[in-house]
Amino acid sequence: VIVVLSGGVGAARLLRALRRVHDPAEVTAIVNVGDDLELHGLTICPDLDTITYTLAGLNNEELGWGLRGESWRVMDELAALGGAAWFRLGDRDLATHLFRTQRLREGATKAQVTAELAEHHGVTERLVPVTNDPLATRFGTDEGELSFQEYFVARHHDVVVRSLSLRGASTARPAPGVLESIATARRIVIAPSNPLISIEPILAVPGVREAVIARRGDVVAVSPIIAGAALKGPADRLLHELGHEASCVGVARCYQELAGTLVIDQRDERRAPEVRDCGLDVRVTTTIMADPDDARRLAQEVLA
Ligand code: FO1
Repeated sequence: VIVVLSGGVGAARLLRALRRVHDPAEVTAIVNVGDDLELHGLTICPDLDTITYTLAGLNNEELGWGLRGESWRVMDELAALGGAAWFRLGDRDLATHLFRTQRLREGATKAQVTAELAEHHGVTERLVPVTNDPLATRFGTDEGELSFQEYFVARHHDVVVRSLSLRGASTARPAPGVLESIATARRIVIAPSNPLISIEPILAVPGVREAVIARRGDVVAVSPIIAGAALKGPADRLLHELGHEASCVGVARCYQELAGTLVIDQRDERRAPEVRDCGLDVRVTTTIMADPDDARRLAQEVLA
């Protein structure tokens, strides 16, 4: 089994690419839940849903979240009423959150609901939230502390971040199977997701970081930073604001104790020696997954 530590879009694309070279039934994605939120009484899990929708071929490529061919009648009506419509929930997407919330109220765990949604959509990879317990990424700013989606969506990640914290991390327990799958996987892949706000919340669940470190030789990370910039989202900006270098070398330093190998993009080839100086092996390829051949090449590289 291949284990993939996963955030949202970058991880979803890598998981889709892995299908080209590996049986999806033998892939387990351990997914960040630090972005999860409660809104309108509903439990919303953006990274789990992005991965599920992408692997089901239903994702909205333009938005990078939600479903394709979506309609917005509920949000438009809510906005007309003066309700909280800043976090846009499409009409069909709402069904996912209604279903999840109902199942959680009935006593199901987040992991169980995730498996039910994946099965419904014909997704054969095993998708597991890193924990069933509450875990919330928080941003320290000059205007006070912001929740993940206040920072990301309401403020368009356009506010200087001074610190990050993970509410609930010290008491969260890994979901069933998380530690076991890390301990027994043939390969553990750290997806090209944001190291600070997608991967760190996974590692912060007690026992997970130690489990990954114990497998360091089999851990391959993919840099989400290419030529100093993130493909999507604020990874470059956050790395810089929080005192890291926004480059594949900065990513190598973040993953030094966790990963034996870092896959970097061709455009960063000249920085390979500096990554090696951090104690990681380097593989150089195209990491953007712009077309099926590039996606296959990256998948082969992470499994090599
Ligand atoms: N991102 C936005 O930029 N605006 C939105 O209105 C928005 C709604 C939304 C609804 C459901 C969902 O699963 C994701 C949604 N996202 C939205 C994306 C999401 O907040 C972030 O991209 C992730 O949390 C970052 O990984």
